[in-house]
Amino acid sequence: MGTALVYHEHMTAARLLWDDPECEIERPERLTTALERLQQRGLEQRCLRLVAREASEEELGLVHSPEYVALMRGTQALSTEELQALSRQFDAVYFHPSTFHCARLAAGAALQLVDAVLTGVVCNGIALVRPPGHHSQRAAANGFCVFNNVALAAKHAQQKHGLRRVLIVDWDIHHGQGTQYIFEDDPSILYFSWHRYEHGRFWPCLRESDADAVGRGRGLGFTVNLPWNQVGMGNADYVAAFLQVLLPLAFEFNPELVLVSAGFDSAIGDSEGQMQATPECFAHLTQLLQVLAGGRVCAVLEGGYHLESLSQSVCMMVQALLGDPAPLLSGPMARPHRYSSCLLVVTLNHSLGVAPVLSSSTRAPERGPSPPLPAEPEFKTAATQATAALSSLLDQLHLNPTPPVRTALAWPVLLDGDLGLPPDVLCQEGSASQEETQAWARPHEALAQGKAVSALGKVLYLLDRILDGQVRQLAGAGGSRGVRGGTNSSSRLLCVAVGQLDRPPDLTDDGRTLWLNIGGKEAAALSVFHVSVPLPRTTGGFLSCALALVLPLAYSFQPDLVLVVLGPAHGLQDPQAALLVALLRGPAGGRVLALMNEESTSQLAVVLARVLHGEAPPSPGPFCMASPEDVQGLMHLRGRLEPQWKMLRVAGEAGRPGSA
Ligand code: Q9C
Ligand code: ZN
Repeated sequence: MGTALVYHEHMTAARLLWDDPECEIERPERLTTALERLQQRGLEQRCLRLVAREASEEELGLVHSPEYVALMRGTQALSTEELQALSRQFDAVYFHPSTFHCARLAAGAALQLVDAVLTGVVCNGIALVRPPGHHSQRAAANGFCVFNNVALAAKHAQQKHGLRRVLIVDWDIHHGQGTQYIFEDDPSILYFSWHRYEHGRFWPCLRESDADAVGRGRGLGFTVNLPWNQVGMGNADYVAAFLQVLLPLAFEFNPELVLVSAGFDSAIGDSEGQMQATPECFAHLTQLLQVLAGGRVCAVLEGGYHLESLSQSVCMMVQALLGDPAPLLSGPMARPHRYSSCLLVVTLNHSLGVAPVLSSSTRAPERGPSPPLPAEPEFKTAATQATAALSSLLDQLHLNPTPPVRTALAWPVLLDGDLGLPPDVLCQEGSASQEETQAWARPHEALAQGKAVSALGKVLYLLDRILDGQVRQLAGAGGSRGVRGGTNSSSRLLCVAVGQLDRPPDLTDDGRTLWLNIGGKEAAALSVFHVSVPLPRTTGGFLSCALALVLPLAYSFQPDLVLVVLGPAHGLQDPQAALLVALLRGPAGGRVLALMNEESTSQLAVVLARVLHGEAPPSPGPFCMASPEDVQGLMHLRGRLEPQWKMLRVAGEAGRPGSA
């Protein structure tokens, strides 16, 4: 349904007119570089471009005092000396004669974005603005921020569009104390911020940035702070925080709109943040937010001072907003980064029909050979290297042109055109011929006997061949990329089997396959690669299972492909199945094969195909607490599996990065 990009080149006008090492990082090139990079990657052209308007003074009054607005209006006529003197009255702020105009455009851009999303012109979008907003308070400029763009957008969404619940996610590396103050007693706005804190030593060095600040009065519980007490947080820490802290709260809150205070000083290379998360992490974080509020996500730029890291991160976020699969996550949680960006998604009914579908829609990306990957140690130390080294590294890492999104749906009969299937989903009716099927199945003669298990066995066998083939294909085409250590044996398959399905006998604990059964008789881990959990009975139980077990396992395992099997009588409601599939797009770079049993409806097939294609899943329905038994089962499994799967670890372990 489209992604808006809101911008106005006048916002590059404000700049620092005197010497101030603290403020010089907030410069016009932040916007021009990000925009250039979006154009270079063909992303800007895929967005709906909106020219930012100025917020009116009445709109500024939604958050700011009339006296403060008047003071800011007055800056337009001040001399440089007077501007400098006024700047000193605030913490980490500079004014320029164009500041008032720029700040009104920045606020206006945020409002315009909310209007575009809430009137259905687009599904989501991003406003590229300066000055930033989240440190700005009712009557104070602070931390480069003049007006609080995101707070204004939230108030506007409520007042002009009648929204009752808005989630603000602040992933800038500084605490948005301005936003916190504005909404601290307001239960209609859930404010989540993570930030570099270092036990209060990092700017803005406030007691109220700590985790025990949770809101006041009626807003008690609607402020959530996640302070990082060490630098060096990476992809695994950020994704784990979203899965295990933010998303459970967010689903319960059930927002109608998600606003992102999208600061990219939390990315690798930024001198303010000193963190390690790579740009593609922001594609994953964005995707995780897109399962909320029907995908209505409005991002507004905050900080981000390393021009290259900022630009790459913005590109990653825009790609995700556009519905593209997120590139594989690299970093400390993971094996070395892999490069293959083959496609796709197949949803099918008759598993025996899988062969032609996969062979016709699986292909290497249509582009020239990619540059060789840097060696892993180089990657690990990237943050500490010189700017030039970092930017060339970032350039080489999976920031290729848009990966080919290919979604295929195989179904035994022709599907009705008005089921709402996106036009570019490849539809493949029917199944393989007998001969083809037998040819494919031959090496697994033993499996050809049974029914469900044998069908599954064949599919798994085929997937193996496909993964092997991909490796060969890449090696043949590119020549220089031994990205998986040169052997096929490292390709991994995550199998999420829903319903009463036994692990096929030919799967072993060799580490290539992680078998995760939802719907088993009891919570049990027969090995770290063979996990079974009962089907939770409530929405809350299902969400906990998905967010606190399945996804952390999936991200830790780093699969090349995710197979989701909906077995007979699997018991998942359609929205739950859709949510699970939407979340599982992340871990394998969008490569998901969803298999449905023959009882499934074509409605479910279409919903899954849409979600695989990048659309938002439907809401999982009213929140209902997980039962004590479900929670107990999950806790048992988490405890048992935590030593092996890093991303299950979120608490305890003093001194470990990421411990909360
Ligand atoms: N002397 C944003 O990222 N640094 N603002 C203060 C203490 C100010 C950051 C250093 C950083 C402001 C939007
Ligand atoms: Zn910041």
